[in-house]
Amino acid sequence: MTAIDVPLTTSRRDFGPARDSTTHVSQCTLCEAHCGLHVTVSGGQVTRIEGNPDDVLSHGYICPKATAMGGLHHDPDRVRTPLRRVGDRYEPISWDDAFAEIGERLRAVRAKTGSRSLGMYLGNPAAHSSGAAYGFLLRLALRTPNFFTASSIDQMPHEFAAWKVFGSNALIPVTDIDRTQRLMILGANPAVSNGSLSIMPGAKRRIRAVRERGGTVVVVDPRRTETARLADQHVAVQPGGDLFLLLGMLHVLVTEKLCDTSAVAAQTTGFADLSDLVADATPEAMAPRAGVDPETIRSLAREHAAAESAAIYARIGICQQPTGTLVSWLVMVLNTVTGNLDRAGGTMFTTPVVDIPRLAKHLPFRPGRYTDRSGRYGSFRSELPAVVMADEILTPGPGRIRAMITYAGNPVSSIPQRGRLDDALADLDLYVAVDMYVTETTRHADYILPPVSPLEREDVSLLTPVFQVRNTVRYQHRSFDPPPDSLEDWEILTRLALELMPRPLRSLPRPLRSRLVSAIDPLRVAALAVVTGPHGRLRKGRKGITMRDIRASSGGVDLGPLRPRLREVIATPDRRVHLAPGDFVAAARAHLRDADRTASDGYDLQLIGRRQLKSNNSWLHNVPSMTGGSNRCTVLMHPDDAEARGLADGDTVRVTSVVGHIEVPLDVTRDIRAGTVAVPHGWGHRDTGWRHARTLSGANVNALHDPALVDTFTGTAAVNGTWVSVTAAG
Ligand SMILES: Nc1nc2c(c(=O)[nH]1)N[C@H]1C(S)=C(S)[C@@H](COP(=O)(O)OP(=O)(O)OC[C@H]3O[C@@H](n4cnc5c(=O)[nH]c(N)nc54)[C@H](O)[C@@H]3O)O[C@H]1N2
Ligand SMILES: Nc1nc2c(c(=O)[nH]1)N[C@H]1C(S)=C(S)[C@@H](COP(=O)(O)OP(=O)(O)OC[C@H]3O[C@@H](n4cnc5c(=O)[nH]c(N)nc54)[C@H](O)[C@@H]3O)O[C@H]1N2
Ligand code: SF4
Ligand SMILES: [Mo]
Repeated sequence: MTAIDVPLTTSRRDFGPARDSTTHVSQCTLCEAHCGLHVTVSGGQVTRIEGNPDDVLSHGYICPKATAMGGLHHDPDRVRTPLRRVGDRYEPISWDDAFAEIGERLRAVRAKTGSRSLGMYLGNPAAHSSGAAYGFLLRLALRTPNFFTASSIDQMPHEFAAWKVFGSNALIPVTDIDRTQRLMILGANPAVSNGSLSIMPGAKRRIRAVRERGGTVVVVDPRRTETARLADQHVAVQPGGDLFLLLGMLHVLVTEKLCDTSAVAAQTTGFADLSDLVADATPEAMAPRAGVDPETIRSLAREHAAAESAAIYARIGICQQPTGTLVSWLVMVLNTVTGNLDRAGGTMFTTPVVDIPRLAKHLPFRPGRYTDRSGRYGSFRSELPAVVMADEILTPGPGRIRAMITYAGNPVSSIPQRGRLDDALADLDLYVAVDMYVTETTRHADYILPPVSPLEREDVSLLTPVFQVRNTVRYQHRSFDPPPDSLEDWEILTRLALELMPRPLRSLPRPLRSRLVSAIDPLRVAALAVVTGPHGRLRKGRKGITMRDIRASSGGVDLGPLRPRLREVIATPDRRVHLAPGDFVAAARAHLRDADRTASDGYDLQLIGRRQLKSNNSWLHNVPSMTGGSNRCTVLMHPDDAEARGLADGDTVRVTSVVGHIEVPLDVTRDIRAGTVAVPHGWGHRDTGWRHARTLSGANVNALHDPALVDTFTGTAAVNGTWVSVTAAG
């Protein structure tokens, strides 16, 4: 399919009435860090974006991506009015007509083939505004099991492990980086990503501070990353070797009696089963499978136990593995048995303005309630893994998805799907995209419903504070007034949900409908949540806060460091930390028994991912200042591997796996472990409405990953460790 032309309905001068030469207190919503910003607008243009020095969490830090907030706002390719497909083109349509037409078609599909033929995918940026909650509202209105999110190529393993160990998927402990004396980072590169699920804007400064106060930092990663460069020690684990590394460390802790017995007795159950599991997992036995020598395994264990405080922080490198849930579990276990759960400098639960950790046990959450049609995948968090989405659309039979909504997601780029999702979306009876770009995914949409730009949004993030390394909350003021007749995500999603309601509700007269929608305005809902939450005026009297305080602050409100609260929040029925859930122990035993899948059929290198400082998953490459230089889609390879294949730096090479191949330039570097290669995701934009991005070289690395290869417990795509071969392109 050729690139689709989008009519540009506004020129650069039409971005709504600007508040000239004013500096607005805002936040960057590109990643979880949500760094505080000062956005200066002059003559209708963003003229400056700086870190807000008063910000209570980011303290003035911003990464090079922050200026893209301006680039996105002014991007002439950003879709600014609702669009309807007519043949191979899009034409503008009014909001009312769009909702009416979409509503009619959604209801027709539902009437003909049932709710199961409706599907929805919710992507990553949903979590960076209040929109996410309204995405879940729409999901409820759809009443379909076919709900997918980017979480199933991301953090589901942490959530599943947290559910088993602490009783709720929301209870993922946060790394207390600002007070720890020993930080071990496993499969994360916060110097680039600024932390995820332990949200730490300015991570580099925070990591350096650990060492400045006499602590140590260890990075376990097959690549010598930007974070590894800041550390005292880099352990170049083999991709997928973490399970064995951690089992070996636990063996040392148990056999050398280095566990904190009082913490184990006070907080946990299952220690005997755990000890039994690791009895034979000696460092010598684990070393070849971890790719780490026995002495290193031993010293990592001893030093973790000996430190005044210590935290293992693990993230996406270990999630996107067949062993994702198991490794996540063992990280929680190691932190707990060394006495580092729920203590300063270890891992702790936050106390955010909306006390999700405390409410977690009451949240509706029924794992395994239903499966995909093949029966392979059980639901978790009331959703199915995204790797199965293409099958649910393409495989004939009852319950096949015929109408799909995507919200803030680009699954064609972000999910391993063998190109089938691309075909599948084109095959639907109806596809509606809530998005501001014509992407690899949304180019198939019958309707594109664009929200305002992030700089036109007024918002308070209530989700990200659940995982921040300090309790804070901040306000995002508008830098631009939204153009007339524009809608925010939450309004679009609510209007779509209304279309699925019984007739009296959906055919309310306009004024009544507007009143109904504005009654659930996120700022109103948030104001109520803040005042009734643990820091709120209603709970704490005059010392408590209200939304007005947050709004009036120059850089958010600081609510103090993390504090011990395990007893308050633990959600297991016996209120203890479960160290040895039966199915985890059984699965770990099976891994200890069985041989690893090794190089075969000429696929002799393991492919891992990498994030880049100026990329943001798939959708920042249309901002010219974010591309060029080192921000290119290349494959990293060790010099020994390059030499063995007769390849040289800069060559265009073909990377081939069982399911596909791509061609990219070769980047030879000693920073990567021999036997491993790395390619970033989110590239290859040829058939999109991104007129700059589509001129760039690069390819979609997910073309190489097999959708059938997943984390056993959650179906999370296991993209780290794919076996590939690399040859000269020819
Ligand atoms: N600049 C930038 N920042 C981002 C993003 C972005 O795209 N760009 N994306 C945001 C999002 S959505 C997320 S989820 C976070 C993710 O944040 P991080 O988890 O910090 O993400 P990565 O930088 O991909 O780090 C994963 C690391 O795991 C390593 N790894 C791969 N396989 C293995 C393995 O088997 N074992 C071990 N121990 N390590 C392994 C990789 O080499 C890599 O360094 O970042 C967020 N921040
Ligand atoms: N191979 C491989 N694949 C990966 C990863 C990896 O490490 N390796 N990482 C995975 C991870 S951690 C993640 S989170 C996923 C991300 O996967 P996705 O969430 O599917 O994709 P994104 O690239 O984040 O695309 C976001 C889309 O949202 C749109 N958008 C941006 N802001 C807004 C907004 O405010 N409102 C609306 N309505 N739309 C908006 C953008 O235009 C874009 O189309 O990718 C995953 N895919
Ligand atoms: S780390 Fe960068 S992209 Fe993430 S919020 Fe901060 S400035 Fe934005
Ligand atoms: Mo992510």
